[in-house]
Amino acid sequence: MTAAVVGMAMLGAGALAVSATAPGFAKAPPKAAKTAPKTIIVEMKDMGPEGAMVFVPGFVKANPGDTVRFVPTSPAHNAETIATMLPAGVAPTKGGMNKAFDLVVTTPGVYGIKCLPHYSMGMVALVQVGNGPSANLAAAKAVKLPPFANKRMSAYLAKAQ
Ligand SMILES: [Cu+2]
Repeated sequence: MTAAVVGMAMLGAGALAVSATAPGFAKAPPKAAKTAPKTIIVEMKDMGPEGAMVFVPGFVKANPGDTVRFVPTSPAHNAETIATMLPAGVAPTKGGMNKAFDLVVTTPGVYGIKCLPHYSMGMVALVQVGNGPSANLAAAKAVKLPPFANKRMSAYLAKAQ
């Protein structure tokens, strides 16, 4: 009971802080209300529709608040962000070998992902957060990747907005 009351009070304070810094937020019409956050699964695989050492799917779209979960379907992979291909203000993060990696996305834009052991073999993925236009899309397209990574990433970037 007490905890619930405290929780409500904190929620109230948070809402107040948001409205104080972003006046437009409270005026958003009901249909613009955020949908429930979802979890999007990306498999890390030795073989997929696009060839060997691949994220499946390699290009995903998410909404702010969603979680993109990279799962180690095949062994000896990891998922981590490509530091030069992230929206401004987003810190690089990294999953361990053979571990699921949850990328919780809050900032709109494109997020480059790689598997460290197979980066040079083209094991990359791209996450677009929000409906675009992505503020960092042009910058992401200008990043130089190893040739096989570049080939797949270029195709994903062509789908992104
Ligand atoms: Cu890999």
